[in-house]
Amino acid sequence: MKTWTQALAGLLLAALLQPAWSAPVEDGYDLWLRYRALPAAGQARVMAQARGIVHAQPASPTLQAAVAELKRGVAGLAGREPAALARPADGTLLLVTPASAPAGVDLPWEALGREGYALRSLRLDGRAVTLIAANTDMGLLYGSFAWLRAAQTGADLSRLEQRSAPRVGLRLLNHWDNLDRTVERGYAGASIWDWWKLPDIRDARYVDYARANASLGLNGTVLNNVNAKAESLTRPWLAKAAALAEVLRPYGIKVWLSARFSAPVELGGLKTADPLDPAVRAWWKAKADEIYTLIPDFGGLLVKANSEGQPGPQDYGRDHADGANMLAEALKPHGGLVMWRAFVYSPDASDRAAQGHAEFQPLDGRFADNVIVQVKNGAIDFQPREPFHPLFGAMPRTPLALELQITKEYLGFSTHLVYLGPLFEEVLRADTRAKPEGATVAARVVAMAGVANIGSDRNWCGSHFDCANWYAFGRMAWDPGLASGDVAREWARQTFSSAPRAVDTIATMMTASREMVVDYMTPLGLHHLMGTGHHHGPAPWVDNLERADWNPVYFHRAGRDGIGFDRSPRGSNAVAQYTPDWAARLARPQTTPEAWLLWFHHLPWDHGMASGRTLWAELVAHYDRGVAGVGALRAQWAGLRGDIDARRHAEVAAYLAVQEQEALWWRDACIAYFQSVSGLSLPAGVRPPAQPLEAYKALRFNFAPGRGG
Ligand code: GCW
Repeated sequence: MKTWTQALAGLLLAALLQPAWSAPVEDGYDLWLRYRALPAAGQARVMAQARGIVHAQPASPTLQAAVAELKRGVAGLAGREPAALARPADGTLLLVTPASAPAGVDLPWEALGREGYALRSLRLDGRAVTLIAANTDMGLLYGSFAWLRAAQTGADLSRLEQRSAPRVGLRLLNHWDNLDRTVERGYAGASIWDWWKLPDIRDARYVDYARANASLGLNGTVLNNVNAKAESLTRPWLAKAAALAEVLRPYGIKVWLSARFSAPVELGGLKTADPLDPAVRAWWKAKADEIYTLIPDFGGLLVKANSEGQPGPQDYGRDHADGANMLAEALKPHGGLVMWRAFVYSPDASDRAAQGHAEFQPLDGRFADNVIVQVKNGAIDFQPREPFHPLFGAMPRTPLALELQITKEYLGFSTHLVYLGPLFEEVLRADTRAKPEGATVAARVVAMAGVANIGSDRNWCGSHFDCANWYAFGRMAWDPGLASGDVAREWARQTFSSAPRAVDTIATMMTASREMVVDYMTPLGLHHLMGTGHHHGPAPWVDNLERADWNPVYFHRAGRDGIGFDRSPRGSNAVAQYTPDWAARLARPQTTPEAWLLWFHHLPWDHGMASGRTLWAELVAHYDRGVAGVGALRAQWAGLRGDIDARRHAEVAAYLAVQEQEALWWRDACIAYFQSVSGLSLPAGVRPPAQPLEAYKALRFNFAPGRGG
C-alpha cells in the first residue's frame, strides 16, 4: 500500500512532467503533418497495420526520409514507432520496388512511372501486410506520405487499394522572394530563405519545408523573385542555392532560379544582352555550366522578360522565342529547362487582356523543346475570377505551364479566409474547346507553377487557412482531377479535427469562401478595382496612373451609360482570341456566362439579368451576398468553439472579424462609387454605404505588406 507521501511525490512528479505530456502547442507550424494521437480505436487501427516496417538496405537518403516520416507519423498517431524488421511479421509496412516485391503479387508497375505509388493491404503467409510499392525511392516517399494521409484521415488501413501517379510532370512553387529577404506579394513575414546565413547555416525549417512539399508531390521550387536581380546568378548566391538544393534533394524537390535577362551586361560587362549575339550566347553557356557544377540536378531558369520594366529580347529587336531559345540552348546539355512567362505588357494598351495572346500565339511552334511557356490562369492578373487565358486553346505546338497565385495579392492578403481550391478547379476543368475535343486547361499543361504564400511566420502562410491553398495547389498539381471539396475535407481532418461535425463545417466554410470574395470585391466579371501599388482594398475611382491599363476605371468603364469592358467584336474583340465556339458564345451578352459578363461586355445599368433584376440591382445583390457570406463564416466558426484548440480557434475568429469589416468596406466603397458615376439610387431596401465616397477615397496604406519591387 503506497504511503500518502509516495502518492504525493507521484502527483508532484506528474505535475512537473506535465508540459512534456500535454498536447504540443498548436501554432500551425506542423501544418497538415500534425500526427496528433488518434482516439484509442484509431490508434489500434494504425498499430494493427504498422507494428513493423521492412525496407531495402542500405537505404538511400530518400528512402531514409520515407522511413523516418512513417516512424514519426505512426508514433504520433498511435503512440509507438514501428519496429525495423528484416522480414514481414503480422502488421508490417513493406516498402517495395519491383526488385523487392513479394512473389505472386500483381502490381501495376508500368502505370506508376517514376513518381507514382501503389498502396495495398494483403495477407502474406497469413500475416497482415501493407505494401507501399513504387518503381523508385521517390515513389516510395510519396507513397509513405499517402499512407500517412490515409491513416490521418481515418481510412480503413486493413483494406487499402490505392494507386496514384502524377498527371503533370513539373509541379513547382515560385517564390517571389527578394535577395534582401523581403517577399513581393508576401503576407507571411520574411522570405523563408535566410540568405544572409546561407550556405553555412541551413535552418532546420528547410527540412520541414521539404517534407511539406514532398507530402503534396511538389517536385520543384524557384527560389527567387521573377523581378530578378542579376546578382542571384553570381557565385556566392549560387552557393546559397546549392546549399538549399542539398537539403531539398532527398525529398525530390529540384531547385530553379529566376534569371535576369540582362545578366550578361550587369555581371559579364558585355555591351549587349542580345540573344543572337555570339558573346551573349557564350556567356549564358558558361553560366549554365557553372550552375551545374554546383547543382548537378538544377531544374532550370524561370524568366519574366519585357514585362513591367524587366529587360528582355525585345530590347534588342528580338522576340520571346529568340530569348528563350538562347537560354534553352545553354541549359540543354545539362537537361535543364526554361520556363518563359507570357505575362507581358506591350506598349499598346488598347486591351491589356489581349496582349499575352497577341505576343505569344504567333510564336507557337518556335520554342525549343526544353522551353515551357508559363501562362497565368487568366489574361489580366490573378483576380478573384478571370475567364481562362485564351492561350490555353491557342498554342497546340508549345508546352505550356499554368501559373496560379497561391498568395492572395488581390484576395485579402493572408487575412481573408478564401479557399482557392474552387478557383484552381474552375480553371483546370475549363474546356478550351480547342482540338482535340475536350482539351481542358489541365489536359493542355505539362507543368503547374504556384506563386507561393510561404514566409518566415511560424504558421508558414500568415494564417491557418492560407496553408490550405498551398495544400490544394500541391494536391491538385499532382492530380488535377481532384475535387476541391474533397481536398478541403482532407486538409481539415489533418489540420484541425477528425470530428465529423467539425470537418463538415470547415469544408463547407472553405468551399463557399471563394465565391464570397468574388461577390464582395469584383462580382459579375468586374476586375482590377483594387488600391494602387499595394492592392489592398477597393479603389474603383483611380484614373491617374501613367499607364491607362493600370487604372481601375480602364477596366470597369462605369459611367451614366453603364458598366463593363467591351471585348466583343464591337469593342476590342479580344473574344476572337478564343476558339471559334467560345468566340461566338462570348460575342453576345445573352450567351456569355453571367460570372464573366462585365469582363466581356459594357452594358446599361438596366440590362436584364437572368434573375429578373436589372444589372444594377444584381450587382448590389452580389455585394450584399458576399458580405452576408462572411457573416455566416463567423457564425459557423463560432459554433466550433470547443471542437478546435482554443488558440487557433481564437486566431481564426479574429481574422474573420477583420474579413467581415473589409468585405463591408469593399461593398460600401464600390457601391458609393458606382452610384456617383451612374447617378442611380439604391434599389429598394438596400442599406446605403456607411460613409460618403470621399471618406473611402481618402484612405492611404503606405506601409501595406508585400509591396512590389
Ligand atoms: O501580379 C502582379 C504583381 C507583381 C508581379 C507581377 C508578375 C512579380 O502585382 O508584383 O511581379 O504581376 O506576375 O510578374
